[in-house]
Amino acid sequence: MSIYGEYLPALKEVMERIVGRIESFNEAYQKEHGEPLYEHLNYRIKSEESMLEKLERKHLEATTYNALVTLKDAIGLRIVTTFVDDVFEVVRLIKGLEFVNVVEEKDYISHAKENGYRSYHMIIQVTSHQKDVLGHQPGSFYAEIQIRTIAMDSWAALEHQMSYKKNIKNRELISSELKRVADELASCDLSMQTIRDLINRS
Ligand code: 0O2
Repeated sequence: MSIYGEYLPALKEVMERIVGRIESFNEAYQKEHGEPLYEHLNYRIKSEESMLEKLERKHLEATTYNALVTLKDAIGLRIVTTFVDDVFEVVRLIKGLEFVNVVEEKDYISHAKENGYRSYHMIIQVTSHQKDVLGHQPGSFYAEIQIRTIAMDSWAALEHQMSYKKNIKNRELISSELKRVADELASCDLSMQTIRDLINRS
């Protein structure tokens, strides 16, 4: 039996509904502005293996309730934009969705993590006509959305590689280089945004 119990089809349906709406935002934005709102969008239901690993890491019992309610990232979306301002436009559009309630926000762009990580995170609660793990119907399901620029995304992928390696040599040096590069990328993101604004205003 899956850690998601009987709720896997509901999770998939909820994820596809959010993805569908975000893709429509992109189409509408492209029509209006002649350029896309975001560069790409990835989404997934967290694999059984990753969910079990995370439950263990957080010292939580491997139950469907903990996988769907205590942890709130069984559904995950990542939206990657070219420009910083578009991150906040995506956030604004998601907040406006009628079936979405934002339950947590972390703005690691305005306040980067100490290691240099930048990204905007939202945990949303999505209403669904399907029954949820608490027995409510219509029910609700959680999803985690990460929104960041291409530069922030490539940095996060590189940093993630390091955090996966156990006996890495020079960890301190690599961490300080990563921090330096994160700050440089943040500065480039701001310059890119400024140049874009100048082009749009001229
Ligand atoms: P996984 O397996 O990637 O999903 P908290 O416990 O509340 O302090 P939490 O719940 O991890 O923190 O939430 P947060 O900070 O919003 O992070 C959610 C996810 O963002 C993480 O998932 C990572 O995928 C990513 N993330 C957060 N911080 C970093 C970072 O410093 N570097 C990179 N590369 N990614 C980061 P999990 O929970 O780690 O697990």
